[in-house]
Amino acid sequence: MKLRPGGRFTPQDCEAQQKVAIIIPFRKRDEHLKYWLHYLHPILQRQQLDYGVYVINQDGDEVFNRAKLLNIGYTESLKEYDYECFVFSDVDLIPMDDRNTYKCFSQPRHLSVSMDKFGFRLPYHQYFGGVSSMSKEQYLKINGFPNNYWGWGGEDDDIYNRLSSKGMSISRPSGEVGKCRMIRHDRDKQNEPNPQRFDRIAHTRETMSKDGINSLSYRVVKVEKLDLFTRITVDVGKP
Ligand SMILES: [Mn+2]
Repeated sequence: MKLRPGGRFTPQDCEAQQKVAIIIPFRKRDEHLKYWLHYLHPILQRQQLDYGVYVINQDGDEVFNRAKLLNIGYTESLKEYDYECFVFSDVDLIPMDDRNTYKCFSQPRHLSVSMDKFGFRLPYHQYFGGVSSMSKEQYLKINGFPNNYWGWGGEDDDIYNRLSSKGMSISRPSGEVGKCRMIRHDRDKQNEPNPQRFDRIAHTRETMSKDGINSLSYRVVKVEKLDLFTRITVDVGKP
């Protein structure tokens, strides 16, 4: 397996169907990342993807902002390569079946459809959290993701509202193929449930054209090309 610096891989004996950037929002979860890299690189290589792994590390101790980190991952990965598909993955989710391909489909894809944490079922039909993928075109159609969900929860439902308001639906693998494990952990510090989330989700349709990739602002602190991934440390500001 020939991994290039920064966690880049291109199959040697075929031409990959898609160029895929894997984006992981991150802060102080090195133990989980170690497992994720150990399991995912072999799977992604068996799937013959032309891919790169980008860990978007939120600098400082302010409240965590998952969706903004995902927007940053989209923007920064495109500065390196002509990616056409983006897989957004939490650091603690490991797929159990190679057939759950980490690529893009004709509709936005939800990949983590049967998590052990939820008894291998969807917690609710509109659930879009965990691991998802979108083509560049799908992502731009919804103006990317919201930047103003600080703390735990809601941003995945906002993303669902965005795509459904643009006439898209969720594509999913079967429950069998979509099985995955979540590495057990306690709630992170500085990632308390966001009390504003219900109010925000109720207004996605009015806010999405102004809040998204077109309003994204942040500062890159450091870019590191490590053996197994590219780590981009960023200042996302505060609520
Ligand atoms: Mn988790």
